[in-house]
Amino acid sequence: MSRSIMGAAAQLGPIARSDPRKEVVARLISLLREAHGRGAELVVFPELALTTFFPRWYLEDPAEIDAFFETEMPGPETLPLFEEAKRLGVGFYIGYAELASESGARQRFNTSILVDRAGRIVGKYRKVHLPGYDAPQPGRTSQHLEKYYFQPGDFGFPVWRTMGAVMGMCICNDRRWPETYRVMALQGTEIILVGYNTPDDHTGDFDFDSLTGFHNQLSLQAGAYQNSTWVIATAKAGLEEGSRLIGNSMIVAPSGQVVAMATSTHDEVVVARCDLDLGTLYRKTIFDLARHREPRHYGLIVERKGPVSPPEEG
Ligand code: CDT
Repeated sequence: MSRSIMGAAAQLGPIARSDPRKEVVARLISLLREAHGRGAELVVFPELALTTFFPRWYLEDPAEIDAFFETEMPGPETLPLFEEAKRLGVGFYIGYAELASESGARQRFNTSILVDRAGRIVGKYRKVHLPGYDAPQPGRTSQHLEKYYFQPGDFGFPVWRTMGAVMGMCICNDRRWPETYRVMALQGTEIILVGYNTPDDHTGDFDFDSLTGFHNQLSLQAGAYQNSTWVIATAKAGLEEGSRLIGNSMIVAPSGQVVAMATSTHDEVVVARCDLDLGTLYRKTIFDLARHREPRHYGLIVERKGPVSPPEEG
């Protein structure tokens, strides 16, 4: 009997800094209901889905910064989303800024959670690949300060067997790194869930901005195909606080084919049935990792962080 799961990417249009959490959660619930009405069993929301993408600003006041972070999940404002998902029997992924207080230390992470159809949090992931800088860059119209606001994730790339599949999570910039997918593929992942906020109008060192949409799609398709996995990738899109975020939320099959894609930069749901046996086909043939990989030649990937070129000629 074939195994499948009906997946949805629930794209968000822009969120203003002044938008109250309550209003944002109402939008998430409305997307959840639409996805459920279209048969979805698993809904993927974007990265930092409860607030505007605040790493574009350099903020120094701790109270101002704290306002973007969640100290508990669910909290009073996010609980209605959990309750509605449980009532509908729909699982979901959502990204948010996490202020953790573990072993007495306050730590900030760019986090996502996986919630099953009974409304239980079954997985938590903290973004590993933080793009941008840890201090404001002079001369830039828009900053990208994730290294200032967040610490790199400390969980690695775990996967979870839940809702009839093996699932992994990553967040935005992680999707550009082959290691992200491969570490999950080596744990048998069948679906990778990813939320993103990707601007295409950064000035300064991003003169490849015209290719931003292409690079998004290239990364997702390559990651899916080379690792025999479904990828459900969801954007926060549109003109947000003066910054233009790409949309193109999409569902990619293990063949690398895009099977559904958003067409707007607003709140929008796309759905697709994810046939898990399609991944099995690739895993047993061209990408039978246990048969074809040669790890003894891959040592540099974990030993070396950046490139070291051979000495100059002559
Ligand atoms: N949120 C996030 O990770 N965005 C990055 C932007 C890169 S430009 C600094 C991304 O990889 O899409």
